[in-house]
Amino acid sequence: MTKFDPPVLRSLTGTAVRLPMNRPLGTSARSIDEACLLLLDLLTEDGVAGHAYAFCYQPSIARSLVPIVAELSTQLAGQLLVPLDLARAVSRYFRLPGVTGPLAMVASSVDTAAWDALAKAAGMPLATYLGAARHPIPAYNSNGLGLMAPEAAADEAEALLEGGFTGVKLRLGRGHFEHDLATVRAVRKRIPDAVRLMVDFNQALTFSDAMTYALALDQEGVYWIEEPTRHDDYRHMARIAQAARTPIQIGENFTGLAPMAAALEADASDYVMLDLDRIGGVTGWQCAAGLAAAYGREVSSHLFPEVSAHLMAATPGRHWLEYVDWANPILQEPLVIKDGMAIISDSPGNGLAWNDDVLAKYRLD
Ligand code: SMN
Ligand code: MG
Repeated sequence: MTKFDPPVLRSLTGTAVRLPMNRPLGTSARSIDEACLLLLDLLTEDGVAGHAYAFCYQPSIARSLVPIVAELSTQLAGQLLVPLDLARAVSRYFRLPGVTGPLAMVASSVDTAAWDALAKAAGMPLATYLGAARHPIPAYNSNGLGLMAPEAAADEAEALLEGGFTGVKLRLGRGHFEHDLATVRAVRKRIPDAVRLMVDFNQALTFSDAMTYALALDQEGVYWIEEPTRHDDYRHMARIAQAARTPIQIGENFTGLAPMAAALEADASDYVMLDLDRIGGVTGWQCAAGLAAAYGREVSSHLFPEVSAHLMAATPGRHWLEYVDWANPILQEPLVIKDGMAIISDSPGNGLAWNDDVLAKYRLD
């Protein structure tokens, strides 16, 4: 048998890009009409490249992370590509400022890129490398459907079903519940009964409004209610989850395992969703998937559909993949959706490879 020597990390490089979005997204927090990403490239001494990206919400955050990645590259060069050891080294380096917010995104991206390089070195798709079959993963279409007028939302929802999607997500929380309700009704009326309608308040409501609206939405054929109130107010979230028949969904704001454990322990939600870039990359996701399984919670993904599809395949309680096409303009092989299911490609790695010919066009300098 040949001995396995882990590859050695040569460098990390960050590149900030700004991509046009097909459908702008108005949320209760703010409107997003372009996707600002930090691309992270990890190179090994053997010349294998691992990729990851962070969704940075605004150009200034994407730009600010480029020198941080360069600093980290100097720190980590020469280390073995052993994800647990790398995660420990990154956490120690960021311990004083805190492994949170954008720094948590960088830490997660380093882990994701490391796993990508390992899977590529082994010649396997990430899902296979993690011991999973490349099953098709049910996906809902989360492009667009921001805060819009009822008929415009119904038109957009209908358009989003192209590709055979069996679920769409509508953003709510515009301050007038009658308006939210009218939009839910217009969309529900337009799409087939079998199509799941998720709604997302992005934490807009006070506890008492959240309670009232969740109970009202029980009558409207909604599949889940996401982040009705402050994401880390687990005590109140649990009261809403207890009272409402419609399942409550939270988790995109779990940064690392500790908040997730606290939320599960508090029964804060019926479902959980994991954000690759907040939960700690592939390593963090796998731990979180185990935690969710122990508490019997279904696991959905938040953004990053390309890598999340591989991880969902390896997640015991897999539920729904959130599909967005935001990274497509720079991907060599955008994620394929067929009959509403994400199809995991058999190319080695995690599904991310940049189309270098177009990258320059989108660079944020
Ligand atoms: C969301 C994600 C990213 C940007 C804006 C809104 C939303 C979701 O919370 O769950 O898709
Ligand atoms: Mg959300």
